[in-house]
Amino acid sequence: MDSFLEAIEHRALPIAVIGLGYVGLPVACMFAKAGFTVVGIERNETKVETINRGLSPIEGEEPGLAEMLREVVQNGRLRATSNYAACQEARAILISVETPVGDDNRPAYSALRSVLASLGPHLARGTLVIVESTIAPGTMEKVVAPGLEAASSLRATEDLYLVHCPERVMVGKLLHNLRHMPRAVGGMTPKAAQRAVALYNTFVEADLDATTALTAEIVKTTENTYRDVQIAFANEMALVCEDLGADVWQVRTLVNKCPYRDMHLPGAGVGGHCLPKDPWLLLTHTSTDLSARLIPAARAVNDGMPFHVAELVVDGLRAVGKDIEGARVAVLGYAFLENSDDTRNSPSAVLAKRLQALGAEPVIHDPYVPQYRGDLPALVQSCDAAVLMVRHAEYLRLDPQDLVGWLASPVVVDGRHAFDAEAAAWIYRGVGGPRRDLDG
Ligand code: SAJ
Repeated sequence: MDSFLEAIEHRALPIAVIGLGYVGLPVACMFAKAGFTVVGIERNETKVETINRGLSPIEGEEPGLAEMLREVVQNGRLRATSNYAACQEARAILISVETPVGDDNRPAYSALRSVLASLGPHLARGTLVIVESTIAPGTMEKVVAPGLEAASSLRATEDLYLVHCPERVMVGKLLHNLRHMPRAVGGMTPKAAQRAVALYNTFVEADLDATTALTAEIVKTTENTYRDVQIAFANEMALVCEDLGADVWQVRTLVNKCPYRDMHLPGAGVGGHCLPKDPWLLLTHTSTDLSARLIPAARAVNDGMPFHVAELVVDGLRAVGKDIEGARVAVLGYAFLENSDDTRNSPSAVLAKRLQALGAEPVIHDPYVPQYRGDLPALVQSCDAAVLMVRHAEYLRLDPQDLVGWLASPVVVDGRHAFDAEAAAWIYRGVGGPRRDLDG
């Protein structure tokens, strides 16, 4: 067995994890828990200080993370710093920094490029470097390898072992997924993939599939693009059913009784830090003559849903003789996902802007987002309509009769199929239907 694999076997391989966010921090903890000595590199000094006190900076419920972090900091296996010189000793380095797309739908790799430039001078020959961040297919070859070569004067595939191993973590089950989700381990050389597999085998209990870096880049962006297209199909079916005067929710229930069908949930839009950007990452380096049509069209359908919700508000107000101009509209939910405080790419933000463009005043409420917390009845009291944008548990417990009682006019638009259209005497407009008016 080569000395690298032997060092892994004996947990004698020093590890560095760059970027201690909701991916990097749990990864650093898992390797430390497995017995390795790990240094976490983090630019946010406050986070560094918090972690070195054995406290987790990650908000929200993450089973097991706080305890594991405290244990590995106290036993000295994990420490954090903002100083890249700490990477000097590392022989395996994992990179988990943000890789967003800009308004032009092109990758915004400033964080990644900055990491490569800072890491290069401290890289030793023979080091395994694993990029876990979601990246556009071709990024390992076009950005990571040249970036490290320029900053280290080492040769990417002769002197280093470069790998892309995309994460499959989900907020709320970070540690669970790290241990139990299968991983594509994409090496720029077979030996690189082999070394990464041996390293992950020290805590992963699922398949570790060695493949090429390009394949791994495509796998991750594809699995989220697949979901985005599936959701877009459900959303387009919602629009079709509204147009035909049917209820997409009944259609969906009956369609999904058919084997091998899994129609997703129509809704008020697709937010978050994965689905809105990964389809664009997937297409970043494709040649212009490819002209992919389905994937961009699916993005357009999903991005169009908050605008459709605004149209339903206009229609609902019209049914009570009110104009959208000057109307106050309660927006229930600002996070991108139920029972979460994460507002990245929030569809509600798009809806609020659209309502303002139409001359209305959006009044936003969200029990999980600090600036939008507040007394719901008081907030809704002065509004001409209410829009349900997120299935937060608090909203699902609402009695529609109460909601109608608080509103200045009984207009409710349901963006997430949270209410039964027959549950109150109201003007009800649901995404995907059904519609209900005061005369039944
Ligand atoms: N959404 C719909 N209809 C659906 C499902 C979701 O409109 O049928 C909307 C949600 O309201 C939300 C957005 O799409 O605004 C994204 O929801 P999501 O459930 O996909 O949650 P994410 O963005 O956290 O996706 C993550 C991804 N995980 C990783 O990238 C590691 C995704 O691959 C997972 O499938 C997803 O979690 C999950 O299943 O929880």
